[in-house]
Amino acid sequence: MPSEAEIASHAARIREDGYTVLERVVAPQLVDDLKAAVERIEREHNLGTATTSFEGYKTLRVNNLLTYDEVFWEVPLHEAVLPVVEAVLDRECLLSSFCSLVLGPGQEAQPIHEDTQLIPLPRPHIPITLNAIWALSDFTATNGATRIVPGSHKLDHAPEYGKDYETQLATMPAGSVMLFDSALWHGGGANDSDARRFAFSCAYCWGWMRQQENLQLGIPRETAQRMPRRLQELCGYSVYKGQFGHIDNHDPIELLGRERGKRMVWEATDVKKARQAARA
Ligand SMILES: O=C(O)CCC(=O)C(=O)O
Repeated sequence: MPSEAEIASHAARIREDGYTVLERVVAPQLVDDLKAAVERIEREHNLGTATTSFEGYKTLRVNNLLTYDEVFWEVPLHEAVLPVVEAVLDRECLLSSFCSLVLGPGQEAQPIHEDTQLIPLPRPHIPITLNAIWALSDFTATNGATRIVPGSHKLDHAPEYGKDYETQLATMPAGSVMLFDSALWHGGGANDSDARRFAFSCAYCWGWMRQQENLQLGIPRETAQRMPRRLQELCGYSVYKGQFGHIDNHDPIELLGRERGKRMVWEATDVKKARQAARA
């Protein structure tokens, strides 16, 4: 687990440079288990590569990963990553999307983009989504290490789709995680090697935003019920500031059989006032 100082320093780097690398934070056994699980579900579900140029014709992207195997539940909750996300966003953040990024040999470089460019906010803006790229293989100059433009999250515009930009390669050993402000210009590299590059993208957003994947409808209720409470909250069974996301004044976590969720802000305000009056 990172110390408070390490968390603060990673959060500051994300704000300043747009990204940070948490080197070798994932245990080698977990890296192996995650890769094996991706390969197994690819076989069992007969999954093929993506069918659009952006997603990559030679890239295996498995969306809605949490539904396939409990081993994936460890990813959004990882103790070295989540505290840094919470330091940049807050503790009521949500999982926005989570998919595999397995670049096959011959995969061309992905166009440089930013993940929030379709959101009509004036730029630059505060970090609204953070993306964690998990390296499950060594990320090298030849197998498709993610390309980034450091500092680009501070620009007043998004990149032009399909244009070439000067980029830096996020090379890193397997078990590392690059965490970045999704407004940072980036894209997958070209895989010119003869091996697959295994990775995940695990993105988080504010609790007041719409998630990229609809996890409340996409994850069967029985699966969500078995998850640890923190993962349930991250998936959207939670309310932001006791206001956004409630169901008839109840915290949606109660739908999963949890006893008492958060109080709504209007109820909490009255409770606070009553306590203050009792003390006076
Ligand atoms: O594969 C990568 O390294 C990055 C992928 C990416 O940025 C995306 O699909 O949005």
